[in-house]
Amino acid sequence: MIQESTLPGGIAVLTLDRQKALNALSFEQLLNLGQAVERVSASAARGLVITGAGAKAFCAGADIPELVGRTLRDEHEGARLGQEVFQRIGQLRIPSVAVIHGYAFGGGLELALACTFRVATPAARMGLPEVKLGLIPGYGGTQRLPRLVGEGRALELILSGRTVKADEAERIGLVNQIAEEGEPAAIGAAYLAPMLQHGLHALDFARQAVQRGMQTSLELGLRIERDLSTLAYRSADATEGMQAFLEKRPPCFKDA
Ligand code: CO8
Repeated sequence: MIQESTLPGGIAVLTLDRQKALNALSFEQLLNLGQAVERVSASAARGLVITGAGAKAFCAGADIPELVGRTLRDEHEGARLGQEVFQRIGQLRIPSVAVIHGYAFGGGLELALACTFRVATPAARMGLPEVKLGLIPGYGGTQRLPRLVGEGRALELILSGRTVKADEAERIGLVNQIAEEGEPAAIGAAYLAPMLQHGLHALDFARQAVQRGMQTSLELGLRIERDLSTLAYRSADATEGMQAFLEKRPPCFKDA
């Protein structure tokens, strides 16, 4: 199941809760996650924290027993389901953060890669060990990891399948920050809080400009930036932000 809650400030929290399998993503759990993400998308939430229940794992990846004995067609559909749910998370207009405590392997790390940000606790261990099972990542890992840490590092991690500790993950840019051990939802909320002081339009346009630009040429990326910065300039929040600066007072953004 997926636990759903909301923290003060409109921060939605989705907690993978299948502790007997270290929160592994069965197909049912992927469907549940997809539905929970849609509810967050339709809500007034201003940020999203994704984490795992229990002290041991964020998520140990796809449910391995469930993969055994499936046909190629089943697995193709399985990969598509995981990719679609994670893509939906990546395209949310609100910022999202995965709080990785304990293990994040395979599909679990791919889920974290789909979030806007990743925060790890010192004990976190992560990796894409699919090659050890004769598989390769199928929920976006081969595409998102190189965009985050570069092709050379991504290939080394994917082809070795080795486990990365929190400090290395931070050093190579796989996680944004290492937080003190604590309650995962609170860690995520604290990470997002400074960003959520700003208007959602500016946050969304800036994220889109960076992420869409990363997928294209510099020339097209600059075009995307021009379009999105013009949209931001025309927003009510931009009028308020610039006026507040002139009046030497804090802005009062309304996500408009
Ligand atoms: N799926 C299902 N159950 C799992 C999984 C998993 N991925 N990982 C752990 N479990 C279960 C164990 O079977 C065990 O259950 P039980 O107590 O009933 O035997 C329980 O969780 C606890 O696990 P361990 O006893 O192994 O705990 P340890 O602390 O000794 O080890 C590890 C923890 C290191 C996380 C270890 O469990 C492990 O290596 N797990 C597998 C990690 C892995 O390989 N993940 C990648 C899976 S493949 C994947 O994600 C591909 C995605 C794309 C698929 C596309 C095709 C559709």
